[in-house]
Parts: sequence; structure tokens; C-alpha cells
Amino acid sequence: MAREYTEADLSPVFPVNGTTHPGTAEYLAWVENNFADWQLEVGGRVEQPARFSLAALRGLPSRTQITRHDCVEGWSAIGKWKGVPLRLILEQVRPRPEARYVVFHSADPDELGHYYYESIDFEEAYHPQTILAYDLNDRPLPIGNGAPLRLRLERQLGYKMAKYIMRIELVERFDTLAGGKGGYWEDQGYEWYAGI
Ligand SMILES: Nc1nc2c(c(=O)[nH]1)N[C@H]1C(S)=C(S)[C@@H](COP(=O)(O)O)O[C@H]1N2
Ligand SMILES: [Mo]
Repeated sequence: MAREYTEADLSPVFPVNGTTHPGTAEYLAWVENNFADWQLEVGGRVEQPARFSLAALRGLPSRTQITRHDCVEGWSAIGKWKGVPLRLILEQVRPRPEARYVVFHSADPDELGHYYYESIDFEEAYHPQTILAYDLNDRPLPIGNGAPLRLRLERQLGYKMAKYIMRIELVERFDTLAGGKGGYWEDQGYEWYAGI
């Protein structure tokens, strides 16, 4: 388990880093109606592909954790995250035996049109502190921090924790996706396993 902190340790301001707003027409439309018609899509190598509205995710059992986020650029911050354990979502869709990785596809493209994405293995996916967070510090996740849903993965660096998650895909291998290295920053040379 990663260390957990208390309310007294919370950073006064939780920074916004990387994308601050996806800015696509699709995302702006979701913001317009407060993500009421947004749905998380979960598919790939699963027995039972599914879609979850934000209300449905909020209706599932949740976990709250106060943890320290470490960014490779040299800053850290402590925040309180609430969300649904990824394990519960995986139990609903039932991974097929050949599935080895969980890929998170984000809503934000860079200047070249490459979308942010990330991947983790099942050991990480079933870890109790691996959650799909929808609240930060007792409020709905702000746009800057990844609304409506972002990954929290408390034993790894910040870049693994995809913000603006739109779709989760279970795969056998990730070398066929984007740059082939399993993540947006990994495709530019960062480590795939970003242990702290
Ligand atoms: N979709 C998306 N996820 C992302 C990023 C991003 O630019 N886009 N930046 C990453 C990096 S480097 C860090 S440190 C954290 C920053 O999260 P924050 O904005 O909540 O501080 O998100 C990570 N996840
Ligand atoms: Mo980061």
C-alpha cells in the first residue's frame, strides 16, 4: 500500500499539470450539461462490454484515500480522492483469459492530434488503492484535474494517472497502440513502470 495521510496534511491547492482542458467540441458539450450524457465505455478482451454513466459510477461502492501525488517534473501534492475501485469495474466486465493489460484512453489530444493514454497490468489494476476518481477534496473533480474521471494509482508517478478517461480497453498487448510503448509519455521515452 502507498502511504495515506490525514486531512491536516492536505495541500492548500492541488496543482493542475499537463492538459488543463481537453478543448474538443465533444468535451465542451459534456461540460455544458455537467457530464450528464457522458459514459465510460469498457471493452476489449472482456466477456461483457459495458457502459457506465457518472451517476452509475457514483452509485457503486467507493474508496476514499488521502495520498501524495509525485510528478516527475519535481513537484508533489497531497489530495483526497474518492472513486470506484477499478477491481469492481473489472469484475462486472469479466476479463477474458488472454487479457493482460488495462488501457485508459483520454479525451485530450496534443497539438499533433495524439491522444493521451496509459496502460497498467492486472497486479496494479486489482490493487486496493487503484481507483477511478470522480471527487477531489470532497468536490466533483475539476476540469483541470481530469473531469469527469481520472485514474489514481498511488504507487506510481503522476504521468501514469490518466485524466479525462473516456474508454477503458483490455488488451493482450499494447505494442500495437499509438507509439507502442504503452502510454503517451512512454512513447516519448518515459518508463512504463513508474514506481516511486
Ligand atoms: N489525460 C491526461 N492525463 C494526464 C496528463 C495529461 O496531460 N493528460 N498529465 C499527467 C501528469 S504528467 C501529471 S503529473 C498528472 C497531473 O494531474 P493534475 O493535473 O491533477 O495535477 O496527470 C497526468 N495525467
Ligand atoms: Mo507529471
